Formats: sequence, C-alpha cells, structure tokens
Amino acid sequence: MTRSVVLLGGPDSGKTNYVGRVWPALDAKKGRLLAAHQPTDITFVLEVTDHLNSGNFAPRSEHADARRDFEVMVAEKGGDETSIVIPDISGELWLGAVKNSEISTDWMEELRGADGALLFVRVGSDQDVRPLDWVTSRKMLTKFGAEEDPGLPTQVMLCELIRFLEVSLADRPNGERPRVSVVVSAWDLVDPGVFAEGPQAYLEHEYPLFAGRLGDVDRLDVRVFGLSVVGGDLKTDVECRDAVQEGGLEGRGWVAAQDAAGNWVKDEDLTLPIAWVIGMKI
Ligand SMILES: Nc1nc2c(ncn2[C@@H]2O[C@H](COP(=O)(O)OP(=O)(O)OP(=O)(O)O)[C@@H](O)[C@H]2O)c(=O)[nH]1
Ligand SMILES: [Mg+2]
Repeated sequence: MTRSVVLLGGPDSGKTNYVGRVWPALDAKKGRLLAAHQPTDITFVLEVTDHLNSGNFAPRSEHADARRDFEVMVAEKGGDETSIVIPDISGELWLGAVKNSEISTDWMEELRGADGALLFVRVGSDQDVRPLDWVTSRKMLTKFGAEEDPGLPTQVMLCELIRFLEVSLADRPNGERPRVSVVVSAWDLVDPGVFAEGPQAYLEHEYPLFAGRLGDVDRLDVRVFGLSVVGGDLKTDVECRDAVQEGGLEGRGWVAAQDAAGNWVKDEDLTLPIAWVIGMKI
C-alpha cells in the first residue's frame, strides 16, 4: 500500500530541512516510524542530510528543484509496511498557487491522493509577511502609492492552504477525517516562556486569523507541533553547531508535542508529525 503525505508551506518555512532530518531518523529505527528498506534514489534527501551533518542548514529550494519526491518504505514498530511518498514542493510554488487563487490540476490530484499533510510555518523567517493590519496597510499603500508590494500576508496564505486541504483530502479508509500536522519549525528559537505556552498559543498570538481558521475546520483533524531539526540554530548557536559537527545528528532535534497532562514537552522522535498523520495513535 502506498500512502502519500504532502508537505505544504510558504517559502523558507522549513520543509526541506525536515525531509533531510527525518530520513536519518527513520533509518536509525528508534522512533514510531522506521525505514523498512533502503530507498532507491534519495540523492536530494542525502544532500540535505549532509548539509545538516556538516553543521549547516540546507539552502532553500531553487526553482529548478520545484518538486522532489522522497519515497520510502516505512513500518510502524511491529506493524505493517507502508510505502510513503513525501513530495517536497518549493514554497514559491505554493505561494503562487494561493496568489492565483487556484491550484493546478496536477497538485489537486496530488492532494486528492494524499492521506494527509504537514503544513509548515516558521519562527523568525525573513520571508514572513505580517502587516499589523493587512487590510489597512494595503489601503495605505494604495493611497500613498508605495511602489513596493508587501506581498500576501503569511496568515492569509496559510488560510488558503488549509482551504485547499479541506476541499481535496479524502477521508481516511476507516471513515475518519484526514489528518493535518501543523508544524511550527525553528521552535528552538523561542524563549522558555513561549515554549511552555506551546506552538498553538504562538499561532494565536502571531497569526490570529490562521489560528481562528484552524479552530473552525470541521473537515480536518488538526494537531499542532513545534519542530527543531537539530535542537538549535546552526547559524547562531556555536555550541549546537560544534556538537553536530562532532557527534552527528543522532539524538539531536526534537518535536514539541502536548502530553496527556497538557504540558508541551520535547519528544526526540522526529517522525512524530508523519506518524500521526498516517494514523498512528500518539
Ligand atoms: N533555528 C532553526 N532554523 C531552521 C530550522 N529548520 C529550518 N530553519 C531555517 O529555515 C530556513 C529555511 O528552511 P528550508 O527547509 O529551506 O525551508 P523550505 O520550506 O524548504 O523553503 P523553500 O524551499 O523556499 O520552500 C533554513 O535555511 C534555516 O535557516 C530549525 O529547526 N531551527
Ligand atoms: Mg525547500
């Protein structure tokens, strides 16, 4: 059986680096999902993994690699094998689809065939477009004839991506609603207070329109996670960088998830947002 899990998100939202980190996590076979066989062609994934191993984040996807698929046979611990396909599509393409208010038939097909999705939004991205009040700021720009278009606000784009998922994802084989993991990446950048409040509260604060939208989606089963691919910021955290260069990726990186008591805790299993989407109980 082949299932596919689509990664969506704007430019610079952390999709590619997650793919490059989740492969060694699957291969290490310590998480909820594990690699059952060596995939055949994962050159692009290994390139990203190499960047991380050398202590650098992989660069953003070029237009030429607008879409690359990572296909791997996985198994739940002691469970059936499933083949999953994870297409990594550049954020520019998702943004373009939203701006033109239409998604190409190819992608619609992709989403229709998907079992679920991971929607990425990143802390501290310079690609984030966040006017305080975007309606007002648009009006002001027209009035003053500003030449520079601030671009589509990130939270408007995120709302549209949710709409795409609502109209395209099919119900799960057991009749349950399709699952979507909202992944707040670079969660290592937030201070302990924000971490404790959790990524859901962060979205409510930073992207209220989007958080509100998530609150009233009936068709999808949504869960929010925080993500750090190596447990720190390789650009600014020298200690983290040294540790990765010396000791590799194993044991580095985590997913922030809410435990049964409602506390946000770090879970070392980087496969968690995918495992949940394909139906595992977490
Ligand atoms: N601190 C921190 N930064 C991260 C993390 N993951 C990604 N980043 C930063 O986010 C940037 C963008 O990540 P990408 O994985 O290239 O994002 P993308 O969604 O693939 O972007 P496009 O290819 O443009 O769609 C990286 O260059 C890093 O600077 C993380 O876990 N922690
Ligand atoms: Mg990318």
